[in-house]
Amino acid sequence: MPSLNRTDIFPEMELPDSQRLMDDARRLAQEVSVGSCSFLAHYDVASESEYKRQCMAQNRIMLHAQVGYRSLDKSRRAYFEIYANLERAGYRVDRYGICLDWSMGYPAASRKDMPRGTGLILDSAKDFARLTQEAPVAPHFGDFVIGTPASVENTCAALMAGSTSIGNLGQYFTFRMPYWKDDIGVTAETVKAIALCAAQPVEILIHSNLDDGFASLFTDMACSIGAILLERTIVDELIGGRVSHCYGHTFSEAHTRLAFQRAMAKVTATPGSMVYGNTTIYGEGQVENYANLASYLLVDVLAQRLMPTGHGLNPVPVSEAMRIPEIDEIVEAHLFANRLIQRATSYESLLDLEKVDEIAEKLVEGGRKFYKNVLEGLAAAGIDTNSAFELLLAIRRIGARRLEELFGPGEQVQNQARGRAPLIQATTMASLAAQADQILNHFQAAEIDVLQKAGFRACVACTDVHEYGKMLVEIVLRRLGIGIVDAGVSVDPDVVANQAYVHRVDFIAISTYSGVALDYLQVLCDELTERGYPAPVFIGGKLNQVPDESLSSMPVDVSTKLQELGAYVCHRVETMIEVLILMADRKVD
Ligand code: B12
Repeated sequence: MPSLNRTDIFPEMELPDSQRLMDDARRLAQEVSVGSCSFLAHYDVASESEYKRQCMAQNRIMLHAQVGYRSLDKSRRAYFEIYANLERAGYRVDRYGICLDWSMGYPAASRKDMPRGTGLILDSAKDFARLTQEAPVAPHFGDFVIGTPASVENTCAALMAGSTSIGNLGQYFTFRMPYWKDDIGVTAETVKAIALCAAQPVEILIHSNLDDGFASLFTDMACSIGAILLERTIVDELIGGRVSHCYGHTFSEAHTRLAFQRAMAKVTATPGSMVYGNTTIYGEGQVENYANLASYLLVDVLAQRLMPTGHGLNPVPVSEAMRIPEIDEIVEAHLFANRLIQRATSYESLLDLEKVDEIAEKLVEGGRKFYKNVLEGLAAAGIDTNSAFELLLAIRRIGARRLEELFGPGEQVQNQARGRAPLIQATTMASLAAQADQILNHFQAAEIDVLQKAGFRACVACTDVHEYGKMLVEIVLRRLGIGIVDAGVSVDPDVVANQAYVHRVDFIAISTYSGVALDYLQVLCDELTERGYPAPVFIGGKLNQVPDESLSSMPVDVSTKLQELGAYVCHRVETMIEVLILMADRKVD
């Protein structure tokens, strides 16, 4: 296994000094402090973590809702109405995860012309505060604050709006803002923003959603416990802050979901931000999704009863896979959750925890090994592991795959993803392989044979952090003997066009989820035309966008417009294979 080398990771002669960045932030903290908001005043607490600790002591389960529509008015209405409807029913929503738009990650001065997703856009610090006055619910500014080029300005606005839980450190490691190439600047802003929070007189939780970071990409779940330890070293030990973790999207199996929560509790005493709903198991059937909701939420409820960790539980509305859930759908999911909590009284005693604790033990042991291996490996490569800046940037640049290959706790074996046997296998990766089997089973041996003989080469990319669609397409294409030029993740359309052109590929496969499908395809087509290389484009994922002139501010399907631009719209991978078989037939003829 080749080892790491500082000059490969940091070819730059000079990097910003961590200490200086933290000093700047401490000076800024003299001017920026936590403002008032309805939540802090109503519960008479200095911070959400104080409230969380009270809930833990009382064994009271906290609930989290995710809100954030493109328009501020609708988001304010959601902030108030969800709380009011639940209060009327005798229930409480404790915290809102405010879903900012990804364009909020750009500094305000350069935001105007940048691509937009489907989330909330706040034009000024005053707008942040207008939101948090609407109801006594803790404002958690979870995404596109810390970890982006706009880390410091967004953190200032969030603090002044009374937010004491701010993220998302997980995002820092994996998210790349389109057309933003300066990862050194992003890292410097990230260190400053964390240090600004650390310098506040009240405790600010630095939220990190593990699934937004590397957890959704590791094949071994133990590495995610290792990631918690690494982030704790960076935030708590090196910057003096307090990191707080979220998990859940991709934890689809009951034993490992419960075991992960118990393993986390063994490695950190800081209250968790939230347990995210298991969004990856949701499908199009809303009734079936109630079963999906119950299946993970019950585990989370019992986990909190057995060992309170302060996480807010997130009942994901059953429409999640189809669209951004409406206000009444969020309320319904919370009514369901509250009733489930009432019904699940004393279910804990039905559980046999021995197997779960065995898994938790392995997770902790493997996580500690991964943590130690990473720090030793980085130090051996010449990275200053006492510098928050260097640790952050090195880990981001190396990425999940390579870190797991080099430092994973599992035994080295050939023919296994990442070259290692996972101690506890992450469920999503296994399910992608099973999905690929199902897709290929649709086709006859003769059809597959035609494709295997066609000698096709494809350029594959995804437009944003959602990588599973791309991974699935790659598994299928590889098994069809199609060569792959990997243009990357969160990759700009000019880069895709260039890769396609340079490698003379036969077609391009794009997976997209963040509500940018139409604008992205338009630029890609222009770039291909400019190079005189009009390769066929297949596009799949969530094919929607918020129209510029939209009154509702909700995204609409753009499939027809994508077809008009000449792309093959694929709601299933099978659609692409059917077209490829025709292309292969023509090639053979
Ligand atoms: C998993 C997930 C995540 C994971 C991604 C992990 C990873 N590393 O990939 C994480 C947690 C990181 C994440 C983050 C976010 N997510 Co998300 N996520 C999802 C989720 C649950 C599943 C999407 C997925 O990967 N499916 C797996 C694939 C394999 O299956 P599939 O989607 O059914 O795809 C089929 C076809 O479409 C086809 N296909 C897909 N691509 C392609 C490409 C080609 C060429 C072909 C032929 C076929 C094809 O193959 C599949 C099988 O047939 C969806 C909701 C949902 N259930 O769809 C939301 C969803 C996509 N996310 C959403 C959002 C808003 C976000 C965030 C912005 C939230 C936030 N504020 O942080 C961030 C992204 C920020 C960014 N910069 O991009 C929204 C998008 C809204 C929209 N466009 O309307 C969704 C729809 C949820 C929702 N309802 O609000 N997310």
